[in-house]
Amino acid sequence: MSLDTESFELLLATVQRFIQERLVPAENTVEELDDVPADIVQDMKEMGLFGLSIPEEYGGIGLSMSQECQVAFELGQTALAFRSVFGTNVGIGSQGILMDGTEEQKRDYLPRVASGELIMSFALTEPDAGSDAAALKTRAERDGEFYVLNGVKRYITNAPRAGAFTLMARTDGAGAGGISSFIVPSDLAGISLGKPDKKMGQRGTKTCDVILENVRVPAANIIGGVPGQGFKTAMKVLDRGRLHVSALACGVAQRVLNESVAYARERKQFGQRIGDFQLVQAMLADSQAELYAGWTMVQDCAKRYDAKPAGKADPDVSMRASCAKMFCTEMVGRVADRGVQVHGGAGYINEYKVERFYRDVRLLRLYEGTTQIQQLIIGRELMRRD
Ligand code: COS
Repeated sequence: MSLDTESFELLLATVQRFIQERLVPAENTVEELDDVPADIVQDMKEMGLFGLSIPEEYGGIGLSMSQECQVAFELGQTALAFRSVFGTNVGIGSQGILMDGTEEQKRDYLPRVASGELIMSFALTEPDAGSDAAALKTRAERDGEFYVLNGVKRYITNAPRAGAFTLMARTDGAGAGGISSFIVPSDLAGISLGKPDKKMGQRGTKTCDVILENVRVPAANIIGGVPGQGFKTAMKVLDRGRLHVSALACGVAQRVLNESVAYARERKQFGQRIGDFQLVQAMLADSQAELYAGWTMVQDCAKRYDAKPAGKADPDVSMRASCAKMFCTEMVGRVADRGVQVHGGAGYINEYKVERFYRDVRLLRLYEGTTQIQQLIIGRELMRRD
């Protein structure tokens, strides 16, 4: 699946213009409101951003992974809250249905997900199951044509906006094989939300707990209709999400580097531009080289992702997606840190924006698998090979 080159170039140019003309000027508003203004969300819907990754037959734009990564790179160049509004529809919220759902589930949900009418969010993490996702405790007990769900999901991105969750719950005994993925409409009786999480950064993104108390979900809402496949679905969704996050990290690195170069050209000390000092140039050079390395990894891995059969797991591609996630999210942490350093005292002041990116990117090393989980996936795969 991919969009033809000409249409894609047009889309990319439209997204770039939208970012520069609409999103960058609204960054301070998002920070102050701790939300994305409704008129911007409406524009995102009209541009088709909620359906970037959904095939055209289900009402989306049908980008390949390589193309999606290019769009994610652009979206990284502004406050991450903007992408977060539709990020779960493009990625972790919808992909389980697309990869493993029945045809009926795809037809029922994906067109509304693609248009933005329905916000989907991904509910895997729990108070006692973060990195160890297979330890999740939310129970789904069969009762006739329904499952009754009880448990708590934690730090769920877009939960306050969601019309439905892709939610992992335990239908069987311990371990990964006892987990099923459900499509859970958010208006079912027994679902409530915790108070909004107060976070270090990424103001304007919405996360909170999702509490399930005797929630009756039709058995037909198990993704793919087969219990016990939910952990694998979640892992495949995360592989893909990790690549998207890597591209996003490169985009932020580009923005911070642009801000840093602009400041180094304009700011004068000791009678000359600070960018003419080699010690400042060294910081810019390190950031540029690392960004180039990260973006090259993303492009290579996305090409490999597109080359494998759609929806099928490939341990080599999963391992490379983890390499990209680990490298790019750590890389943007260093680039943001140098960005603050190049700005000197101004780097600590909100007006200059780099301090905001410094806080915002910290999350990228944590969500969709910490750096240590990526190391574990890479190390295990290397040890598994003959
Ligand atoms: N694609 C498809 N299937 C996969 C897979 C992948 N990428 N990774 C694992 N699986 C399968 C395995 O093949 C195994 O299947 P079998 O039982 O048929 O052999 C099953 O899933 C269990 O895998 P494994 O034994 O590797 O599971 P572990 O409990 O050891 O956990 C890690 C593996 C640590 C990799 C996993 O728990 C993880 O990714 N944790 C981080 C979770 C995360 O990213 N959370 C972020 C929250 S969402 S923002």
